[in-house]
Amino acid sequence: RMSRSLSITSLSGLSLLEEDDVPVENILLFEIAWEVTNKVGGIYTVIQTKAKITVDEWGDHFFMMGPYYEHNFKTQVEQCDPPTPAIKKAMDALINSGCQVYCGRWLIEGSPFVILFDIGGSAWNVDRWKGDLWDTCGIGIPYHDREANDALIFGSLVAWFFKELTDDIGEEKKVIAHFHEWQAGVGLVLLRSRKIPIATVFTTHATLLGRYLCAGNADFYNNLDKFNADQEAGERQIYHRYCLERAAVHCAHVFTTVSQITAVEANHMLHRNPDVVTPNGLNVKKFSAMHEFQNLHSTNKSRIQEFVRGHFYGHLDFNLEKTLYFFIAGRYEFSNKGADIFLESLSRLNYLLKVHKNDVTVVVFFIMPAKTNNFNVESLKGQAVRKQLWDTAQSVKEKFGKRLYEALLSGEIPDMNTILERDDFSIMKRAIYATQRHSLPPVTTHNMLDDSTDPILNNVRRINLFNSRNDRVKIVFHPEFLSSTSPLLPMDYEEFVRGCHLGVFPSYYEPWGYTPAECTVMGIPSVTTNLSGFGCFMEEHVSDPAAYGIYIVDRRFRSADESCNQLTHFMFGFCQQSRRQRIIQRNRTERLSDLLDWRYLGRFYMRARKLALSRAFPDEYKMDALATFQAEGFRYPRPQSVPPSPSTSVPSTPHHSDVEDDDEEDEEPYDEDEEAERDRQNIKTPDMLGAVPPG
Ligand code: G6P
Ligand code: 1S3
Repeated sequence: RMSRSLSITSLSGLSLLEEDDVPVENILLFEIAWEVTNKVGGIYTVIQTKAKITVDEWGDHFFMMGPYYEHNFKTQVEQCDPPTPAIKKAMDALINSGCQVYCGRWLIEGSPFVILFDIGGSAWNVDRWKGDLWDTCGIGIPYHDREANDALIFGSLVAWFFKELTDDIGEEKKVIAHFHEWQAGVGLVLLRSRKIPIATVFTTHATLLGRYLCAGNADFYNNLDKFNADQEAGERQIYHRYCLERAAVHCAHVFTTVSQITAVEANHMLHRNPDVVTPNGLNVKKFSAMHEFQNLHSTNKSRIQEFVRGHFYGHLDFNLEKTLYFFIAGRYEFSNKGADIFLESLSRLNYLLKVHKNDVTVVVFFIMPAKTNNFNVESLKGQAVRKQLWDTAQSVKEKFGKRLYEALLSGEIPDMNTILERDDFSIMKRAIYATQRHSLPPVTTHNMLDDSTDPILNNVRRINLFNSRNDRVKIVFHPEFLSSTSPLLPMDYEEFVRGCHLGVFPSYYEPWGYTPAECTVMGIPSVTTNLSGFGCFMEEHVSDPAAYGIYIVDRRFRSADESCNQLTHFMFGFCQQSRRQRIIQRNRTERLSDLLDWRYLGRFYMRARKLALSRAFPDEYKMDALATFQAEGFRYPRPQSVPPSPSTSVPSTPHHSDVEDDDEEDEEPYDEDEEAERDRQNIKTPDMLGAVPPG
């Protein structure tokens, strides 16, 4: 058995990686998910970012399994034979029976092995497999539900593969199979009902019913114990999917979910309490130069400013140096993702900024894909006008420079009033005339197909935020994910986030929520809620989250109106910060990255696997140390420089006198590194509390 004991401590004092007596040499680990090499949503991010630490731990004993799609395979995978002969043999058994199975290395960090099953190519078995599932557990899958049929084919192939594999390896090696979400769950149900000797883990990233009930505007969290899950599933015509999900949950040796709040939800909707909460991490990359991420903010903000110059041409009567960029991004689930309360709060923020005669302007981006018919003319024109002004300025500058140079060569300082000719002025005037517009800068960048029924647009109409001159809050709805090849806003998502000031994600249904977590590791403050897994996690592990730029809206114990007021208050407070306060706050935000690093959070997956081994093979694997394992010990303290009373400053913002932006010399000295070091010494790590993962 391999026995490693390695511990790495990060700058923040958090002990990142702990590998303790991992018996990887005797075990094969498989992770099975519909989103392996196949991006649909958040699970892809989990699988893809976690690969590196799992490969580091398990090496060639780790495999991921997913569906085969030709395009994904050709663009993301390098085909090769599996390193283990038994795996090759199991694949061949399926291939020789007329199914298509592929193996390769997924070209992401860690280069994990992937085994991919061609769903369409095996669809001819579907009727037989439907019968098998019915005979095994009495779950019937309707003909018209394509997704459920695909899940059945995928699961049947996976279970078949494992049968071949375990028959071949016998007692030689143990197998752990970790399944994600109901689409992969059929495989787990079949494995267990066929008594295949494998340790199984099932992780859910949301419950089917939770998502449906929340989107349907139910008062979900106050009625968790009152729903009749079977009946609700039946009424929504997802009874068979819900049965698959629930069967997988109950068949697994170990059941996990991504947050405490989803654990409570799962307990009510699926009737099993998760054994382990496995929070989602990220593959955090630290820059070697401490302030590199601040520079990135600055350069990417300039690119957003260029877009704004074009989009608001003719209306640029606000100071771009005092303009803040807020954004919301994600799948377009209007109320689940909190776009409803965000819009209402923006209307209140606009009012506050106006009555306080605040000179800050806020440009808010909504990046949520909706059905469109390409970019609209007005938005494209805006960028063209900006480009023309830029070209005009360049050509006049060139002429000016040339004439100045000639004059200097002949030993004279030219007369500035005559150095430019009449034609030059005409060109410049024409360019300025082109910036006149008779309409307001558009709210959307695209032609919306459902313009009159679109919930964001209808709410913009209701709150009357049409980008008029006197509004301090401007709205840009970009109903398509960002791309660096866009003619309007040529930036990818990461660059865009870095250039913004605040991400706003006031979700109602959010089992984890990667968007604010991604902001955090890039050092960009964000708003989240105490109904999101991420928000609860931060509340638990950070003493004063807002001081670190994590604003948590209470959507649990307050009415919608009160939540809107709280969100408005957060945003208004943010607008009152000086540039220096924002810089300090970004530094603090970025310091939380360690907490979200898989090198720290990966330990919960390790724990789930060990627990599964001990339950599947109790004679060989014991979990004595489990009882002492706690994750709750870790907590970031309040940053030392936050004043004890908020009266001298905006609550929870970095302490700072009221001087204007950039008057940095007048400031009290602030040493970021010193603050980080002081905070580091105050952090209680799980180790110091005697709570480490079991050995
Ligand atoms: C970064 C840069 C600074 C710049 C600042 C702007 O910190 O390193 O040079 O002044 O961003 O911050 P702001 O919050 O105003 O966009
Ligand atoms: C789910 O994706 P979603 O956006 O539908 O899984 C994600 C990964 O675990 C999670 O971050 C998110 O909250 C869930 O909702």
